[in-house]
Amino acid sequence: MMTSDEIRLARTERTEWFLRDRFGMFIHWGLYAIPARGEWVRSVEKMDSQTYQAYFEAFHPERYDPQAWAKTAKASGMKYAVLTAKHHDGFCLYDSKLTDYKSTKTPCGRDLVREFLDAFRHEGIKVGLYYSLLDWHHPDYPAYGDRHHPMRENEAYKNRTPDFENYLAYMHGQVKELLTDYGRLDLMWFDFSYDGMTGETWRATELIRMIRSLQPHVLIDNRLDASGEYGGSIKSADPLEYSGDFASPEQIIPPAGVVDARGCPVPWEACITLNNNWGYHANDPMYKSPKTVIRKLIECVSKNGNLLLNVGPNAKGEIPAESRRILAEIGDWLTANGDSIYGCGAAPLEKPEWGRYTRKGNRLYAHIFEESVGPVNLNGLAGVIKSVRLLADGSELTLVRPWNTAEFRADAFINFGTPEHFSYPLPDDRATVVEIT
Ligand code: H79
Repeated sequence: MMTSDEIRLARTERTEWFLRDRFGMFIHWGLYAIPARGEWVRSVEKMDSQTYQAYFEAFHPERYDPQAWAKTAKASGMKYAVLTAKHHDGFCLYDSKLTDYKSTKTPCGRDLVREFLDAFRHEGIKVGLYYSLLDWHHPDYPAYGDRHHPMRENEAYKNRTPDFENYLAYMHGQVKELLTDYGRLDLMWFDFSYDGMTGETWRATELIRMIRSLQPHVLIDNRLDASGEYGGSIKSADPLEYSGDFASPEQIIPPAGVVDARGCPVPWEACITLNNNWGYHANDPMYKSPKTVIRKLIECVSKNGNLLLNVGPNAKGEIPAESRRILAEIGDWLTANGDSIYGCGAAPLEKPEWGRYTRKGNRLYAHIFEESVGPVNLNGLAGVIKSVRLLADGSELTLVRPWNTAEFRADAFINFGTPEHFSYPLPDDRATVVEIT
């Protein structure tokens, strides 16, 4: 038995790299790339097994090139990546000995997880695997009456008596395979608990102890007892062994970061889609702009959080071109401004009206989003600033004291213009970063 102090200390040690790296790639890929209507297609359309089996028999992603994915991730400034080894549909992207429902038994014939791990490790990107606790394929996973299961209203399933212990043995066995046969993993991402299927329902303590005995360093999310909110027992004053190393808010950025019942910061990672789907969707044009994603990454870091940004490769195995275009621009911004993201966290200052602050040691980064009329006001920083420079090119910026601001004696003002003309377009309209020491 570990005490809650030991649990918290181990979490602090394990999450050190994670809090530094800040930006990762989530990859949702599986059979559902073929229907191309998102990863929930089997549940949403209540497809039976035979209907979905057609995708298993057709799965042949000829252009799967994990080295290309890894290069994309690297050029985007992403430091870690998490691939769906098994999503809710139960299809395994790896050569599990415990099932034939796997990529190696499709026309594809490849162990997609192993190739992913090799390619991303080669680029120096940390690797994680997503594993769904739900399983819509396994006969011993309860179907009838489960509000998310594809067969939830199917009469033939009504009288079945699934042996849930058998499913748990399968699930634990598969996790063990991943942690035994695939080298060092940096992160395991379980998804998700709901409607009382939570915590010890999954034999969570036993699962965690098995994982930690194999790979003590591996990070584990909080969804063995939480879903997509930013809660769960990770926020209690006395976390459990299975409470997780980080909270995993889904499709939302917590307004004030995440703290536990004692008021101590809890590591967290917002997972966010690029359009409105995780799995590939051929008809979802609602992509976020690079500018939006850049600002949301800044927002996460300004609240001590990470961003896990999703891509959904298509049935050929390619990351969609629009996703690649957005990622390239994020990478461009990070090449110039990464010092204000990696290794950074919240600054002990109120959120300024023009944008956000991040901080690393005694360096403060002002991320300016809003065009200003006149110089930009650094509230309360007069007299404590040694130097103010544009992060992107290292050029010095001037501090001014406008003639008409006598009442703001505590404030410093950055001038992007000339001594005569204080109003000027910002150098970078996505986010202009100023390094203040
Ligand atoms: O793997 C991704 C999602 O498939 C999974 N978690 C992320 C990381 C997930 N997202 N939402 N949920 C699980 C909870 C279920 C949400 C639902 Fe729905 C709302 C199921 C039915 C209504 C969203 C909308 C999915 C189908 C329609």
